Amino acid sequence: MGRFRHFISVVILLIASTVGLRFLFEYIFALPIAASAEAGPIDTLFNGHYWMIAFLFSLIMVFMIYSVFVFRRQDDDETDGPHIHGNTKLEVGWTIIPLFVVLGFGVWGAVTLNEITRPKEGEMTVNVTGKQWIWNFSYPEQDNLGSGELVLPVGRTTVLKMNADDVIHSFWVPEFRVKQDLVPGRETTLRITPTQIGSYKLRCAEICGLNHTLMEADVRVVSDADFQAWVEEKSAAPAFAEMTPEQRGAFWASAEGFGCVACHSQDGTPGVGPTWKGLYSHEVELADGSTTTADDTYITTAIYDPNAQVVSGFNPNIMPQNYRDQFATREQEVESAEAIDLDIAADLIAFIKTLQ
Ligand code: HEC
Ligand SMILES: [Cu+2]
Repeated sequence: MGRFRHFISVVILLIASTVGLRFLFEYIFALPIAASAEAGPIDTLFNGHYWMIAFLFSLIMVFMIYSVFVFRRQDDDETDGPHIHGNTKLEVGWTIIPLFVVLGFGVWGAVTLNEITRPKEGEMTVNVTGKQWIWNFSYPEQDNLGSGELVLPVGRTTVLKMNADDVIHSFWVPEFRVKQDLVPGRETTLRITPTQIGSYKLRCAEICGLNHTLMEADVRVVSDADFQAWVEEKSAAPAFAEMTPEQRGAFWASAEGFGCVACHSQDGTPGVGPTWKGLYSHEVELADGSTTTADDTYITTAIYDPNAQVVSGFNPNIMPQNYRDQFATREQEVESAEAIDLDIAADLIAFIKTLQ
């Protein structure tokens, strides 16, 4: 077989292998649906990489496997192979071409990143707080409406202003493709323009402690009208003054309140912290071997100064130590808006009492 025929065979195999691998990737690295405008350019970039990877892998493998089979030693051939020292042209080529390919992908990536992160017209702001192990959202343009689920109107860019209370967390909804860390002491932003109405799941993508895998929140993309309706319904929720202490306590414990539920179950399920079921007025065994009764004083101390009495079988320094300050700030906020004399710790105790 002449040189030219070998060359044609290799080129045909190379094309077949590249195309075949590219479509195999489609199954192996299947991506979830693309539900945001930002997903478009990112998927195009991914697509470019997949083609490049399929081609480079094939380039090496096809030449190698072809040579191994077609140019293998014949039975009667006892001679040495030709001595080849090197090929300067080839070496220069395989240094320069990849250099430009890599630079090209770098520029393409930078342009894409700039496009998806630049401010857009008519943006809506949502503040996102991540803390061990809950997500919390508030809508400054909707009267600081607070929510434990993220509800977004379709077709409008939302800029998420994100803060972490304790350690690094990471905002990740695979269908939106974009991802961003939340860093304590520094606000980070992320822009999302949802394009598909539907329900998604937000996951924390940065290992952040014991319950990291449970740090999830629901994300709903809804029509403009449904978004307005949700805001109205949510804003019409009864004022704190109209709620019973037990109802307020349940609210404070939730993800929208102070997120105690991330560590304390209400149904006896073990968690990072002791369950609240059957806690009130029962005996508690402490790590120092003593026992005490879970009355108002004990629970208040447990909330304000968690390390003062550590429950047997649980670790100190896990429960946040600053609830006294957090409660005081919140009490002032509510008291300046409503005629009520608020005591958040007392509300929580009233709620815990109902969990018998
Ligand atoms: C990050 C996890 C975490 C969060 C959030 C958390 N706690 Fe705790 N909590 C713990 C752990 C761990 C213990 C057991 C160790 C100890 O006693 O300090 C505990 C103990 C307690 C106890 C004593 C329970 C018992 O069985 O004696 C009470 C009461 C309590 N927490 C109330 C709260 C309240 C109220 C909140 C929200 C305002 C809250 N905790 C938020 C982890 C947490
Ligand atoms: Cu996290």
